[in-house]
Amino acid sequence: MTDATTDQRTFGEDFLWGSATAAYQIEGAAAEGGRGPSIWDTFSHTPGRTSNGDTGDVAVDHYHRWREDVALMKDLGLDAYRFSISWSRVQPGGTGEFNAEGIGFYSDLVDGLVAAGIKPVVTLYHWDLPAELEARGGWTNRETAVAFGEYARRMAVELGDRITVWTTLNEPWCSAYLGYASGVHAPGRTEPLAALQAVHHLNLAHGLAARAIREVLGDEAQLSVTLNLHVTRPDDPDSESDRDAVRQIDAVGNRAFLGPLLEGAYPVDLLQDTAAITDWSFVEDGDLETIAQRLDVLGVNYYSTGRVRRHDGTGERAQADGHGDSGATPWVGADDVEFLPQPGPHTAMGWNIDPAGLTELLLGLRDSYPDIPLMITENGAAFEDVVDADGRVHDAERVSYLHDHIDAVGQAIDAGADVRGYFVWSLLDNFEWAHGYERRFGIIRVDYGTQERLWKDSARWYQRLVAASVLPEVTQV
Ligand code: IFM
Repeated sequence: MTDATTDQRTFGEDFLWGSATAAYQIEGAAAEGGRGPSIWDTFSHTPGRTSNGDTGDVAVDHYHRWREDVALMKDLGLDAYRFSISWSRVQPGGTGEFNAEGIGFYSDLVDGLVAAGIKPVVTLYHWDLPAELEARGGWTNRETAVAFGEYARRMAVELGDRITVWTTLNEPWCSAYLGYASGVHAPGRTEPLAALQAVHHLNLAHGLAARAIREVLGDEAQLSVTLNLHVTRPDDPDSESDRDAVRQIDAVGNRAFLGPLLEGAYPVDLLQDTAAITDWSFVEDGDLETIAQRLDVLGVNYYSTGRVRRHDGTGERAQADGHGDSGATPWVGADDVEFLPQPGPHTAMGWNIDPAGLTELLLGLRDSYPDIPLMITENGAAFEDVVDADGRVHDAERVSYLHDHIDAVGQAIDAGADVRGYFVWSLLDNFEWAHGYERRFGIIRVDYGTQERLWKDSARWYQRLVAASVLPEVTQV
């Protein structure tokens, strides 16, 4: 909608404005409070896995500074805050004993948020699997999904109705394919079969967790899962073979999750594309029914788009998919698909800036799943921020990125997409996985030497947006 007096885009009164973070990226205190090691501790401490050997040992010290961070959120005027629970902080081994001190940390954080008038949106799994579970096969082992269901049950008991939305998994695509196929993320394995097993066991884990949370909290509990869905376009729209390359990426990247979660089945073409790797016999009777639990909202993370073509089998295959160059592809079953470099502008991640892709994605979801409300659970950008002589970060590129993407969400809403909220990634600069601290996504800058928090212009701009639910001009900072 448009404000008649200012001609600016407006969002409904109930639209949730938030920001997002994840445990390993911000908490630090890796060996404090009874926390056990996760696969990201192991991975980041393995030489050569992260830029500069960076780890999340200290991160932005949110474990000790959470009160200050909640105060920042309150100043920003946020309606909601999306954070994740470190499984190994609350249950160090992933099975067995729970850790009261770890649970207490999240319980206090949730109380602090509620007291500040901020709705807690929790993610139960943002990639930091307890290391003991990886030693038993990690996500290739069905028992990991069972353990996740029990961990979710306990969190529902402990945090109960204080949580506004329960998100089971964040971006299972990354956990499965970056963790087990290309190996650029923890646990760093490069086994296509393992990646497909992980896909299924993550889907199963979602279903078991959703069921357990509903058993504890009843139908009132709002359940969600967050997917990073890929908007991929054919290099030559007139080429049937390039269009088929898009279909393959859609199958392995998107419908491997959307299918079982929302339609109760794996896509037939995915099974065909991956037939040389597996017959999917790890999908057991009853699994699909378990996975397809009713969802109250689907979380959508969006950053950029991709362009593909069929590789003709000669020469090197381009793989500019923006997901790290380990030599191994995350695109299991799509070995003859090439990802081509995208035209700019690009963010510091090398990702192209394409807000129209977000509108396209949301409208596609509206068409395929008209009954499921959507929430943008992550969107944002890393840029080479500098602190200017006036002591401020004038991050005009980030303001412009956010403006154009939020406008793209508005366009989708105008066209009938049921989008209920938007969470900027990220509240704070933080540990950007394999890139370590070299990439800054925060609207609030963190000085990693002093842990001082500094509002960037984008934070001021976002504060203005949240206050009135009206999209400010990029110059209004
Ligand atoms: O930092 C990550 C986040 O953990 C998951 N989604 C993408 C972000 C930017 O890479």
